Amino acid sequence: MQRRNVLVGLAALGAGGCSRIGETRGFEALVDGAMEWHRAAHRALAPGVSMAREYQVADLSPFFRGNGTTVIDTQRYRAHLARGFAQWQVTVGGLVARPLALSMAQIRALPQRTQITRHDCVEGWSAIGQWTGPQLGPILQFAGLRTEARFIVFRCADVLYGGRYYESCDLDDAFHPQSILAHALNGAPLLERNGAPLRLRIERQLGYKHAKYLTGIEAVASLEGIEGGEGGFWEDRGYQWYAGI
Ligand SMILES: Nc1nc2c(c(=O)[nH]1)N[C@H]1C(S)=C(S)[C@@H](COP(=O)(O)O)O[C@H]1N2
Ligand SMILES: [Mo]
Repeated sequence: MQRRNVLVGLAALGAGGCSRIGETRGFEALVDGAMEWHRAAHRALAPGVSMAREYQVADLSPFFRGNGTTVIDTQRYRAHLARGFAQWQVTVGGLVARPLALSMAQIRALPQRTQITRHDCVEGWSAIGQWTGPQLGPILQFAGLRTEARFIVFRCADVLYGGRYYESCDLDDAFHPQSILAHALNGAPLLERNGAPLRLRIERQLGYKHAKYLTGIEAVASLEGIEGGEGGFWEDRGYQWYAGI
C-alpha cells in the first residue's frame, strides 16, 4: 500500500530525466532496501552501537530556537520556500556507484524514523525536539559507496559570515540508526529557522554537526581540499571535527 502511494506520487511528479521507468524502479528498490535495512539495523542494535538517549513527548521543549543561519536571503531559496520546496533536490554523489537526486516527496516516501532527542549547542543551550525522516544509511547503501569512501560531506544552501556552511562525518555516524535526514520537527514540516526543508540529525554529536538546509550529500576519501579542509564550517574556524557528546 505504502509502495503504491510512492509510485503514484512519483508518477504525479513525473520523476523526470531520460528514463522515467528506470528511475521509478530504482526508487522502488530504494524503498524496499531501506525497509529491510531499517529492520536489520534494529535487530543489530548490539553491544557496540551506542544510542543517544531518546525522550518522551512530555519532555519536548515548548520552543525550539534557531541558531546560526535562521533566514536565507537568496532569491533562489525564497522561491523554493514559496513553492513549498516542491522542486528542492538533495543530491547524493561523490564516491558512489549510483548518484541520486532525491525530491522532498521521495524523502517523505522512504521508511521514516521518529526520534525525540536533546540538541546541545556549544554556545550553551539545549532543546528537546521530535525529529522525523529517513535514515541516512540505507540511502548511502542504495547509492553504493565505493570502497575508497571514508567520510560523508553535507552541503548546505546557506552562507554564514561569508563562508558556505557544510559538515561531514565518518561512516560510523553516517550509518548509525539515529542519523536521519529530518524534514519534520514536532510533527510539522521544518520551519526556515530549523533548516527547511531538510536537515541532518546526527544524535551522538554536538549541535553544529547537524547541517541544515541540505542540498547535497557527498562520499569522499579525504576532507582535504573541501572548503577549509577541516571537515566543517565551524571546524574550519577551530572547533573539533569529532564533536561526540
Ligand atoms: N546550514 C547550517 N546548518 C547549521 C547551522 C548553520 O548556521 N547553518 N548552525 C549549526 C548550529 S551551531 C546549531 S546549534 C544547529 C541549530 O539548529 P536549530 O537552528 O534548529 O536550532 O544547527 C547547526 N547547523
Ligand atoms: Mo550550535
